[in-house]
Amino acid sequence: MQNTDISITEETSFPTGGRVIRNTGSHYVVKLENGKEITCKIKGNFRIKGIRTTNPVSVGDIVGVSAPGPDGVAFINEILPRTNYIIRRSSNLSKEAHIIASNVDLAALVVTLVHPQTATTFIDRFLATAEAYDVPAALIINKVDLLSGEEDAEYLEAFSYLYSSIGYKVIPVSARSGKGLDVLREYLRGKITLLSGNSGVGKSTLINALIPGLKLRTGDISEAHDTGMHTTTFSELFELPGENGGSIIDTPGVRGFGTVDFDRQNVAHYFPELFKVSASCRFNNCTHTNEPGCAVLEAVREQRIAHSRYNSYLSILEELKEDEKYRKGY
Ligand SMILES: Nc1nc2c(ncn2[C@@H]2O[C@H](COP(=O)(O)OP(=O)(O)OP(=O)(O)O)[C@@H](O)[C@H]2O)c(=O)[nH]1
Ligand SMILES: [Mg+2]
Ligand SMILES: [Zn+2]
Repeated sequence: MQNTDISITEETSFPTGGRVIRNTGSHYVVKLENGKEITCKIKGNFRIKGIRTTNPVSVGDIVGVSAPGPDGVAFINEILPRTNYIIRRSSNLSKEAHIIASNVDLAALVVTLVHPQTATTFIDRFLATAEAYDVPAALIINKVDLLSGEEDAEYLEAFSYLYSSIGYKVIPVSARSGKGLDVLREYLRGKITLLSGNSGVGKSTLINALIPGLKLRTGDISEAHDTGMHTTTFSELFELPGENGGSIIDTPGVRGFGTVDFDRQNVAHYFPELFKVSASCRFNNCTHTNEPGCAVLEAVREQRIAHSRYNSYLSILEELKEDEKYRKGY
């Protein structure tokens, strides 16, 4: 964990600005332009139009900061316009959304094929959200040291191919053995990267492996449920070593990835391979569920589009239908 003892000297002239690097729920830590860190609370009403969020300010935000009071705590009084952000709801019907991070160059989802196994619907919802919010996305497959034998190797190969053929960067690594970390380091260079994923996939362990000396708390996997223990409880941005190493945001593990503000007509746009094929559908308002002449259904039958991806598409459509019913009150 980074040093939280913050001393503000006369060198800092307020008001000033900086980037939010930690969000504990009760307060924020802002790294000021001069490199100093300051504890802040928020003043004022910051909201994204039309969306209720649990956190008006998120890690990655560039903010304006007023002078600290006698207790050393300053106030965030302005959020500069975000270049982008990644947002989720904890469950389908939950009304409140949570901004995971803002102003990032890359949204990387850490997934594992075993201990625990990440569900493809979860992966696809994350990727679709990144598409919807215009954030480049990548998959980091962690714990490849746990894979052995031909069958596992084939599974890894097939999984990687599924997503890389759609156009996503896929990087297999092991935070434990160090395998793939050089490739990952190179890919992250110069970028602000958000790390998201289920609890227990090794996000914090990976960051520890990338930043010598950092000792983020990591947790065991529950034997009973084969899931993580929700060890990380708040989001934090860390600088990666080396010149222009970039920075990386650790986040608490999430169970589900409820989409925010998706329009049923647009869901196919967020599945690039599906969208590409949909140009050949007979009807231009095709929902790709049961229409005659649907090119997407044909591609699924011919396995040019993976069943798992198509199922994820359907699951989001279904969720939006439920949502509409719920809002209409029946
Ligand atoms: N075998 C193996 N175990 C790993 C690897 N990376 C992490 N682990 C283990 O997985 C467990 C969970 O790791 P964490 O880093 O706490 O996972 P996390 O994603 O940060 O979890 P939350 O903070 O709960 O979201 C720990 O027991 C780690 O030692 C890896 O590459 N290989
Ligand atoms: Mg963690
Ligand atoms: Zn269609």
